[in-house]
Amino acid sequence: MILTMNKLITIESHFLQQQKLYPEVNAEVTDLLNDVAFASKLVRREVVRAGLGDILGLAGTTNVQGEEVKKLDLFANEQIINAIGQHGRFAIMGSEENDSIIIPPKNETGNYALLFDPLDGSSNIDVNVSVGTIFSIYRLKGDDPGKASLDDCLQNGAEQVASGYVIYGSSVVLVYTTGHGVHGFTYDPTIGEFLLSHPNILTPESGKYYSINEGSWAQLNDGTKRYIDYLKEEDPATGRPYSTRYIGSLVADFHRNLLTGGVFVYPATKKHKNGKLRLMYEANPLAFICEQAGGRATDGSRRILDIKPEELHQRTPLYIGSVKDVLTAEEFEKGSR
Ligand code: P6P
Repeated sequence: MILTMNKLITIESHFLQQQKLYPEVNAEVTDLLNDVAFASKLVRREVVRAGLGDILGLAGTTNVQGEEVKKLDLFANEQIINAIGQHGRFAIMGSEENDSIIIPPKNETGNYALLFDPLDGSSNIDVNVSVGTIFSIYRLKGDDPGKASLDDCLQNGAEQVASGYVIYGSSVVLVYTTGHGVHGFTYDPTIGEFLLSHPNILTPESGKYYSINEGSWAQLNDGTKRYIDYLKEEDPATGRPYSTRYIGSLVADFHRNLLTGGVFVYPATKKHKNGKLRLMYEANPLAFICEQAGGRATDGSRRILDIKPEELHQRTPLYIGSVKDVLTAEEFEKGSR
């Protein structure tokens, strides 16, 4: 009898494959990626139980064991900082949940900086909508981890060594890039492993979905309004009208559009003059993924990965997804359409 086995590739073995193929993906980077994958398993464990809040205790109360229950985004933040900090591979971290940078307690070999949003879209948890962790890894500018500073966290997105996200949805999927393609892994809770499920993701050059919060219509500039009206016109030759898909959870909207094609736009509005989304731990990591998958990511004109950061929690308008759709959106924004 010939035993035919599905080719089960764990995320750890995929990281090692990348390390063997690409010198810049060194053992330290592989360790870092394993740390992030491990931390996401700790976050997943609680996120998938969130619906049990009234049994386990809601945030700010105590659960049946009398333990204080934290808001899940704060819980996720602590899990990532503790799980990764204890391995001493990162010299410095920046988190959406922390006003200033974090120097992990034990820092032996860390030559890298980690920027992350521990649980983006966490307000959706109570209604069981997918949420996500987003991460971005940079090499320190200098060679002395002991001298790591905020400056190491404020590098252009084009300098990222690796980036990715974990979407906690109907299944839990980790998607990452080290600059050599985009690869997705689905978590199998029966064995506690992320298994390769989406090798070499390429995003369609145009899609049928657009993701914009049209509830902000009154706050949008004329270019954005004209772009939305354009997408709604009947024109089968250009695949219009597009369909609106807006979950209000960046990772969920981005992941769907990455796989099916489409565009996500969070523009500058009257309320968010520089956009709402964060450059360092939302736009940059997703832009790296998107470009590696053949897509495009700008702030409506400038390439996201070329924006020089000025501060850790800097915001940016974000136009990201299928290259043809983002280019069309940019033409409306600059008034050439
Ligand atoms: P709005 C969630 O709060 C978030 O940061 C992203 O996940 C999401 O894409 C965006 O904000 C939604 O913002 O203003 O449309 O509710």
